[in-house]
Amino acid sequence: MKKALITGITGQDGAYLAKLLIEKNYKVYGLVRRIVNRSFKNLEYLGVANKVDYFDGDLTDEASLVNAVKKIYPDEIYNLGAQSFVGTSWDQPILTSEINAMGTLKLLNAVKNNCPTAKFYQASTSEMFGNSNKDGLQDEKTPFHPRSPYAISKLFSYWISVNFRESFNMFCSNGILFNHESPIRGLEFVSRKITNGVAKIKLGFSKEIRLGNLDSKRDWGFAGDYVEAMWLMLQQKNPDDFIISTGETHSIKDFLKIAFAHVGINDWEKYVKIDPRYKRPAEVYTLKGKSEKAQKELNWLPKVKFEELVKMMVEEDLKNCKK
Ligand code: NAP
Ligand code: G4F
Repeated sequence: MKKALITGITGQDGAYLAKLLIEKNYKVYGLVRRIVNRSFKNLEYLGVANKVDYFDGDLTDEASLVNAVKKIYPDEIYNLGAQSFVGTSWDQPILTSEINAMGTLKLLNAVKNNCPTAKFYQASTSEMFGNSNKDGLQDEKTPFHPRSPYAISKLFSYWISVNFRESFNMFCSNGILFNHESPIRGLEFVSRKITNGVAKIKLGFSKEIRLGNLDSKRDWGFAGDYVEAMWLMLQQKNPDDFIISTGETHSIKDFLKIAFAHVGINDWEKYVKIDPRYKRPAEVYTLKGKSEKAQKELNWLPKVKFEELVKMMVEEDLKNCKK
């Protein structure tokens, strides 16, 4: 039985990945940090909370990472743990870098010194492109131009993973994933903020949604499809870096229109207020990824389309709000 260690297992992707690996008969270990209100609700939602072995640890604490990799001696490591909210990264740039950048380095060091044959997946991001090639498609060769402390911290992790691959011959692969969402997406991200807000408005619990820039565009896919690509990357003979995306881009306005229309509201503008607090000091305007390499080499394709994703999220939030 293969053993996998997932950092960030309590987050959106961690839960979907744990479910996938358990279905593939892996023994799954999850690194969880010690906080007052630990939540396993994403893993519970997917029915796998009690099928995972948990290890106390924190990406900022190298000793806990060494302890975990030594004791588990995993075949595969998925480094998904992060301060993943771009907006917060301007308020807490040092913490963001400690977790996302130094955390990855600490974990890679722990792997190199204690289980160097483990295959390592690094959760890299389309945010690293910033506004590079914003009128075209971003692919593995598009130059990076990060626009937030979050993106900069992730760029460090991207390169340090490449460097460990080139320096120490370790199996390190970067998945450069474009935005992916689901019914268990964090409530602060725009997709879930909208679907949760729409459900509350429809059921009479709220009157408006307050948002920032409605014109930015994202290439949104479904998290369940994207974790499959992570796994596929570690099943290859050689490590490499891959773009994972749908190839379509939609604005926040498109998202709002579909989400409100799904509950029978067509004049969505009446319910949306622009609030400068949600505007970013430096915006990434358009992301649209070309995942041809993953399609060809990993035989990976996204299954859930944009409209289906929005409706799935609204439906789940209607159920949540009724409860
Ligand atoms: P998420 O829901 O925000 O989950 C983040 C996870 O990281 C949580 O489990 C969190 O644990 C954990 N974490 C935070 N600080 C930590 C620390 N100091 N030590 C250990 N774990 C820590 O994020 P996600 O959407 O699943 O994304 C997964 C990864 O992919 C992240 O690295 C993100 O940056 C990257 N990514 C995401 C997307 C996307 O669209 N979702 C796209 C590209 C890349 P707690 O429960 O304790 O907070
Ligand atoms: O949903 P968002 O916060 O996602 P963002 O910034 O694209 O980051 C997400 O995707 C990245 C991959 O590209 C990941 F690496 C990262 O970890 C995270 O998962 O914002 C999307 C867009 C932005 O342009 C933002 O300015 O929506 C715009 N927006 C407008 N009003 C808002 C709001 N975003 C949020 N969160 N809240 C608003 O009220």
